[in-house]
Amino acid sequence: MQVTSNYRKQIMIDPTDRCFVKNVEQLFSRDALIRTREYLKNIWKTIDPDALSAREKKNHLIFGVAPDEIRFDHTWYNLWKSVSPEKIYELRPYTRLMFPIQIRRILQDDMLVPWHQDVTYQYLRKNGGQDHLITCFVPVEPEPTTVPTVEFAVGEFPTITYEQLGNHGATLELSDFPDTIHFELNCGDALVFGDHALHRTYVPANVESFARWSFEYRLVRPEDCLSGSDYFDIEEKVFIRI
Ligand SMILES: O=C(O)CCC(=O)C(=O)O
Repeated sequence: MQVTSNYRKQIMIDPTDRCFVKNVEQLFSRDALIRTREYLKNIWKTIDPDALSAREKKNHLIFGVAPDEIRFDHTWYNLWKSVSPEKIYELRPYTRLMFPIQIRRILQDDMLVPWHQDVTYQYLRKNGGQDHLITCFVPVEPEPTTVPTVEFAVGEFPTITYEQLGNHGATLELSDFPDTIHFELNCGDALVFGDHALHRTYVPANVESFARWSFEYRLVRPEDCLSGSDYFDIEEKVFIRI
């Protein structure tokens, strides 16, 4: 693709649409994702829960979340270095990945994530977090249809009142949505969605296993980057600090 100044100004996702969801097919190549999965599997074996801080231990044992040392590894961002300009273009104007990534390994049903909107999790952060972002959810699995996936409520939603549910953070009081959707993903596909999109972990009837690794990348627009925070620019392929 020819990069022109006009191209640089183009926007492919309407920033006023906070509830969109789309399957970006083959965002990553199967080979690259499987290689990264092998690396993740090996590094996961080295986790010693007793060596983790109380926060990391809770997040790891209850939610299957990777400890900081793993999340801060730059390897997860290397995957973006071989994403084609056409795919990067599909994500415009969201061109900066927040650092660090969220990595999850769901193992059993009490680890499933209840209905929520991603923007409300940001409100729980000490510095107030990002108030506008999108999520790029990537199953790190060779056969994503055989493991839990993510389900979305269809519709337009403002931010909805949330509460602490069990150990989970910004969970919705509502849970009965008449129209929901989920996607049949292939290895390398990613679900990209707005921060008001209502979603949860979904276990299709035919899953073979609960065990699922996944990456959650969050992307923001350059103008929304927070000072003092780190990002990876997916067009320039470099880490930056604002
Ligand atoms: O891991 C899951 O099933 C849920 C993922 C999720 O909530 C997210 O990507 O924001």
